[in-house]
Amino acid sequence: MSRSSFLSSLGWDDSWAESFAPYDGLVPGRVVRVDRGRCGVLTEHGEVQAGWRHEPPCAGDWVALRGLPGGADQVAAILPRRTAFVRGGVGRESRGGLSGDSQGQLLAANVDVALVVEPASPDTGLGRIERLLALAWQSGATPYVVITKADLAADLPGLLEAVSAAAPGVGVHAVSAVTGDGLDAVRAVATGTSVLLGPSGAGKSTLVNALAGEEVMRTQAIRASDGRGRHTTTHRELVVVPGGLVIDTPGVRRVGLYEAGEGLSRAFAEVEELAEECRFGDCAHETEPGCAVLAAVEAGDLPERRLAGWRRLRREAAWMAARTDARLRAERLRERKVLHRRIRRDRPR
Ligand SMILES: Nc1nc2c(ncn2[C@@H]2O[C@H](COP(=O)(O)OP(=O)(O)OP(=O)(O)O)[C@@H](O)[C@H]2O)c(=O)[nH]1
Ligand SMILES: [Mg+2]
Ligand SMILES: [Zn+2]
Repeated sequence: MSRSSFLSSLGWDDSWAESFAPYDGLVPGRVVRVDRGRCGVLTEHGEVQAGWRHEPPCAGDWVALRGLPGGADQVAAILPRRTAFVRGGVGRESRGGLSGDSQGQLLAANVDVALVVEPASPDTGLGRIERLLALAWQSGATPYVVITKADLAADLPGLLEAVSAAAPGVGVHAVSAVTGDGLDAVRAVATGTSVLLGPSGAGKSTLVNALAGEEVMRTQAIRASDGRGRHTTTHRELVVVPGGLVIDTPGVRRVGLYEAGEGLSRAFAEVEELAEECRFGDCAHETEPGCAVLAAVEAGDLPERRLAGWRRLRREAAWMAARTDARLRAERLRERKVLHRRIRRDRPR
């Protein structure tokens, strides 16, 4: 395979070639995995293991590789990302129940399609879908919801209706890896580079294997005791499948919002639209007269659950934005101090 046709099977195009122009003499490649200070990069010479010089790369990144004396490879540069899937607050939780980290974590780069994966059984987390959709919209990728394990659903049409209500303007697909139902529809939307996001045990890796047509990722049965997944996938991994590329991810325990204001508005488009109709511009949709949001709940047009989810995520987004502002202020203060010290030092006596 020629260089260009191999690279284009990984998503390389003219605009990537243009971004790569300053690195003439280095080797272009796409990051498939990052693990403990090293990353796997697919290049025209096959998969190369490399370290990095500056910022750590992420699965999906396009990079320029430099061969070091002694034969090791190094990521000399990461090409500017087109899209970035970032989550906030990893692991820690504060008293407010919100994530305690205002630094975003990059989950995947240069993703065209974000597949929010949720199982039909044992339970389908509508709140989780809404949260991931807000992040997906924010990332710049096109989101879809994929309901897995359709073969286990007691009432699939009813479930899909509830999921669609939690995902306005988003395509919802049901699949079963057991029967193969719905796989073609997922294949049709998973063009370019897709990322799979969802809880452990949802069947993300099983879906990757089904799309790949062979077992590329390890899978494991959920725990019988509580129906939870076993966190089988431990690293994000870019896999080449017929017709595209998919990034499998470890099941997320908790995903915090991160600078998701715009994404949140899109994930709750119908609520935001209703809010425009409220009598007061600063309506909090609690008790105000002429509140169009409350009227819609009253009339049964807007599920109460939806309003509660919107409130919760908006509170979290506002809190996260305040944290980020505080961090930026502290950083700026530090920079100013360093600058002043330098000015004092350089002042002629
Ligand atoms: N009945 C049924 N079981 C499925 C389906 N898809 C996946 N499973 C099962 O669900 C279990 C978990 O699947 P995985 O693919 O490992 O789940 P995962 O989302 O990758 O989980 P983590 O890697 O832990 O995040 C496995 O036992 C699969 O066989 C499906 O369509 N129907
Ligand atoms: Mg997995
Ligand atoms: Zn209102």
